[in-house]
Amino acid sequence: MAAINAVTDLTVEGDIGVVTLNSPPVNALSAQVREGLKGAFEAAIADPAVQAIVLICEGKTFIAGADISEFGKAMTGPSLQDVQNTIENSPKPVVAAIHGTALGGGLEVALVAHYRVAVPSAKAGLPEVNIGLLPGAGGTQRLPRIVGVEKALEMVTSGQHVPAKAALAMGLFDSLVEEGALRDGAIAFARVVLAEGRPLAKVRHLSDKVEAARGKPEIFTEFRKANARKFRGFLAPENNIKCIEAAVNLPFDEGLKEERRLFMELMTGSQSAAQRYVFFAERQAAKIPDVPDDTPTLPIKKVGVIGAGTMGGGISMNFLNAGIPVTIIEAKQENLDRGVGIIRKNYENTAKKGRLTQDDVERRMGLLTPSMHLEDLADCDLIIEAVFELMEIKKEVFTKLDAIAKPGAILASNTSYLDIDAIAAVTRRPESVIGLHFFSPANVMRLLEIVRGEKTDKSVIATSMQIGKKIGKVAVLVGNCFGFVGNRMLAQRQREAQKLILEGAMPWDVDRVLYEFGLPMGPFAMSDLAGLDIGWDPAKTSSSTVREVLCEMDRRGQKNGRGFYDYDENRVAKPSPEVEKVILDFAEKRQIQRREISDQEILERCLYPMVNEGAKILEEGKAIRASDIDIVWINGYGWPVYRGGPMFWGELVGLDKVLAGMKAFQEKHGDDFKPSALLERLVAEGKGFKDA
Ligand code: 3H9
Repeated sequence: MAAINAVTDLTVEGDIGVVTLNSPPVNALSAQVREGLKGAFEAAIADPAVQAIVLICEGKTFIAGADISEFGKAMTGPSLQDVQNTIENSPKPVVAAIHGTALGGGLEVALVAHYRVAVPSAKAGLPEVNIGLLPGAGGTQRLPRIVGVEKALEMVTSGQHVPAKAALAMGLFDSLVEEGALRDGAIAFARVVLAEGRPLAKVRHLSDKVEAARGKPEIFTEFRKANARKFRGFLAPENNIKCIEAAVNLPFDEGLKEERRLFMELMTGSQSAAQRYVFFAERQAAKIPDVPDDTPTLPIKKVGVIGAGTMGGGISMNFLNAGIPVTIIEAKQENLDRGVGIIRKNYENTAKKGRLTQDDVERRMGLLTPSMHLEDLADCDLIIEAVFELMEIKKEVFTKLDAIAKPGAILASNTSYLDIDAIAAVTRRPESVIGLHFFSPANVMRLLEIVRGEKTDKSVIATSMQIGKKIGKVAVLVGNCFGFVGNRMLAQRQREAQKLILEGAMPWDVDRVLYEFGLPMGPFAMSDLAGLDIGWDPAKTSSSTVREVLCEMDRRGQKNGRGFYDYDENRVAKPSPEVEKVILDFAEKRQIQRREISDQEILERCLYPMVNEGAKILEEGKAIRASDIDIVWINGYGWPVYRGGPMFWGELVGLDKVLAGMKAFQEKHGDDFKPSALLERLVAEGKGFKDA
């Protein structure tokens, strides 16, 4: 065995040279890996004993792509294209042996091998689109030559990981070998290639699939149209599509050049920078400095959920989906039946769409135990309370739980605003109390804010982070403060939106600006969707806000076809002249001189205070890092991932500009805009949030 460098070996087994890559965690194509690969292939090609070459990886996966952490830095070592040329032009057949995930640049390396074998658990994909890029090492030119244009379009714009069986069926893999026997299987395959004198198959020479799509521009037009909503605001999907078009319309090498050009366009833009930042930020969020990875966790074998309303039902589904039994509690039989009925209906709807079998539905429902007795939670390892958002009620529930739950059980509240320490204080075990704040719809939204109380035990935090991951959430640890991270920042935006409509904008102006920024909807459309009458009490109403006036006029939102907007029978929103009049009257009564408000002002008024509040959250230590705040906003509130989250966006705009904006607004509109001390300090020191 010869070590080529610290991460690459070449061994010769009879007539086969085996190049082994071992660069944890995911064998990404760092400079060292590229250097090792090039050296190993050159050595194997030069060795007269070697007739064929196998490329295989150690560890949990084949090459998972380019090394994303190298992007944006000066390149050292051979380029990936250099490595690929060495492999593709090898006069000896090369077999890529794939396990784990062959992704991005990893699959692109496999695609220049002459053959690909894999184990049945392997997957392959070109997920660059998810980090705002496109496969920049020939992937967009080679993939459609194997799988056809339609499939290639789908793969490069979704980034999906294709399972081995499907990859074999579409010709991406040539053969599957027994699980656990990849090395021997690949060597045996290489010997068959030699014995049968099979050719040095090069994907670049395949042409029938791309020719089949030539002269059919409608394939692309229709694909763009069908996905317009999904791709809204993103630049990368369009560049990926253009590359596939180039594969169809240009000779191979010209297509490669076009791919390079479009790749660089994305690589140097802010969207990909944001999406790459989010990739690492999401992984970073799982790391808690004073709760190390080896912190003991508690086994969660049974979960209790109190409340079978929308939230309680959605929360329960997460655990049922993960195969964890749930006991769900409601006070009244009728509400319990309704809640359980909705869970079943949700599953059946998913089954109708073909995403679950009826067996799956029954298995999940079989894990659910409805009950009207809190005592039935005595054997639960984790109990989540999702009752009415009122401190007195929460305290009552936790007092009872304290008496019922077994020692060591985690007692969690799904509160979205309230003080976790005050809730914990009514129990004799505040160390077991934590906030698990799910976002509605709780079975869909990825975010889980985990709220750490003053006395919450580290094992309770570690277990909560672990269970969050198990149920498919992005868990972010936050501190205890009113509204925690997400809702506390949201309140800033909501306040400004309300002020703006009195000062001169209309709800649809504010909504349009925020929608065009990339949010799924603006604050007024969101209110209409949620219902304007949430928390509105007809007995106590006093026409003191526009929302109250609208509720008094029975404008309750989408549910009755009238809210800030008027809705037609297809729920299409139209600006409402009636609402416009309410707003104008209201402003007049308050003697507010209405004025023209620019889109830019709307954007800054709504978003700068969020960045500022984020800075306050950071300086108070309620978030561990700025990137955690961004992860909250991306996964819980639909902040466009290509803008990296409010803190990333604030830095992109320039913290000095945000600060200047806040100061100017403060002068005009008062202390709602008082800049945070941290923002002031960072700007004075020329630093960013990561230096906070
Ligand atoms: C590309 O290939 C461009 C080319 O087309 C053109 C070039 C010219 N780089 O996710 P995990 C780290 S673009 C650097 O927790 P899992 C990750 O940060 C690339 N680091 O594990 C983490 O580090 P830490 C296209 C990477 O088992 C650790 O590895 N490829 C990379 O849940 C474990 O990761 C992709 O976009 C990377 N490429 O999932 C694939 N990948 O421990 C991106 C991972 O310090 N990667 N790390 O936090 C993935 O999708 C998942 O990581 C994978 C494993 C499925 C592989």
